[in-house]
Amino acid sequence: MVISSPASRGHTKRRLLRRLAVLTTALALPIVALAGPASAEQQCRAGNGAVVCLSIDGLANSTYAVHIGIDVSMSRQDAQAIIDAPGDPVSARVLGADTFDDNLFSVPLTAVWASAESGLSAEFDIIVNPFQLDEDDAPGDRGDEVFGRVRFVDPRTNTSRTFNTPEIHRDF
Ligand SMILES: [Ca+2]
Ligand SMILES: [Ca+2]
Repeated sequence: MVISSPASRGHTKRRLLRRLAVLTTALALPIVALAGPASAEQQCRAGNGAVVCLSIDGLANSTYAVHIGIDVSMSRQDAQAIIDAPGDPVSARVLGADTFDDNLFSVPLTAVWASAESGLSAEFDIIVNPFQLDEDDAPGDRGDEVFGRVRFVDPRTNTSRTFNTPEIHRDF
């Protein structure tokens, strides 16, 4: 009669987990290479009472996921009062940096929330085609300089502030 002790069962389980880890690593490597951190870039700026970030990730179907995030410093109570007021307190767009900045496209609001740690936080997301980011398309000048701009309106005072992300430089 063979009696399997808890110790030997534990050993088998550990071995299985180890084999699974090896398998997962082997499978994950080509995926990482394809998804490529080289095609993803995030730029953040802190100042004037906010942290604002722009990230652009190349997707497999040659489109780009554009994400803008912002934290505006204030109390959770103020942030909640602003969120509860009618209308969206924040809006975002992507511009091309030039003598006169190109207005490329707006980025829809996907989340807004209040917290004690970060004040008023918002996220904006859109998937675009490369030509939408190709703000310098003259022959011989393929480099593009794009940045995000968030406009914040306090509905209680009807005052607004704008925050620009740093530029991302890429040839779209
Ligand atoms: Ca430019
Ligand atoms: Ca270009």
